[in-house]
Amino acid sequence: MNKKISLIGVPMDLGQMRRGVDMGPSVIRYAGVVERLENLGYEVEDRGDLRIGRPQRYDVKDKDNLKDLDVVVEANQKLADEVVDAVSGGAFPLILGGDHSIAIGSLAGVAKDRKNLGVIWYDAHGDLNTGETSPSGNIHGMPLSASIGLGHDQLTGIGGFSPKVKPENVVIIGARSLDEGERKLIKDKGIRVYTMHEIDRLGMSKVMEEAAAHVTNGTDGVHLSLDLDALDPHDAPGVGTPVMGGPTYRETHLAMEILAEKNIITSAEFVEVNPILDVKNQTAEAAVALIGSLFGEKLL
Ligand code: HAR
Ligand code: MN
Ligand code: MN
Ligand code: MN
Repeated sequence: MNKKISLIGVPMDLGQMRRGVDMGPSVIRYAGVVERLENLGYEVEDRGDLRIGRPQRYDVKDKDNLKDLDVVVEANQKLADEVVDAVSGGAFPLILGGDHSIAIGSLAGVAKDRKNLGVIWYDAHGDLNTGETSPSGNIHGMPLSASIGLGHDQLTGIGGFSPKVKPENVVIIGARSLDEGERKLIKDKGIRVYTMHEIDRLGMSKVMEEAAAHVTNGTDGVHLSLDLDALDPHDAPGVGTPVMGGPTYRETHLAMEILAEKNIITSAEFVEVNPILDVKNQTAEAAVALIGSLFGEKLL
């Protein structure tokens, strides 16, 4: 693994309805992410937090069933530029959210010089809505579709090119809440999805083996986008859209350990930690422990 890490905080909460997730980067730092990585021998450059604009009024559908579109777009463009800058300095970009709408900017930055990027989307949700299919108008339910080139052109156009990712290079893991339009898209585009059914049936170990093989087939890098709501809410209560019946803390550790062993991840983001909804910073601490495992931490 690249020994130089650039940490980028994105205090974004406009992609969804519950304020508070903008404090995610702060509490993940408080839970010791920098120290954790330094103890593993990494050189960490903490770039601090991006400055996120504020809308005139919250949750207004600017256009086409897209809430706070203009501010979300502006922030993601900024993030894309920041990621490009970190990558050009030879670092591994590690992005801390913020809500999941920021994956649009992360992927725009990373995909600039990885034209065949693989993506692991570890999430309770598919995040494959567009303004047309979204039941909520919340952009955090749309970053994966925007990244494969679907939806409003202000979202797909971030970074100046589209698509960022080919659907056949994507794997979704942990899904248990999909909207009608998302299901249709998964079928139409042939996106590989390991729902909770497959995780229960095959076990996390086999799922990760298969997922890793899929995202490395013909690709030139792999981005991990980890939404903390993927975890069972018992283990990660501090998220805005919890869904019962997810992989445990331990299973998710195993997933990260397998990725570390295979040494395939070239960029990552950890999103959706909301300290207002959390219990004693447990979700932020889970995020940091998972980051430790992803970067090779072992007990012995
Ligand atoms: N699918 C729903 C929507 O689009 C819920 C979005 C899920 N929220 C997230 N993303 N945290 O993973 O509104
Ligand atoms: Mn998500
Ligand atoms: Mn989610
Ligand atoms: Mn969420």
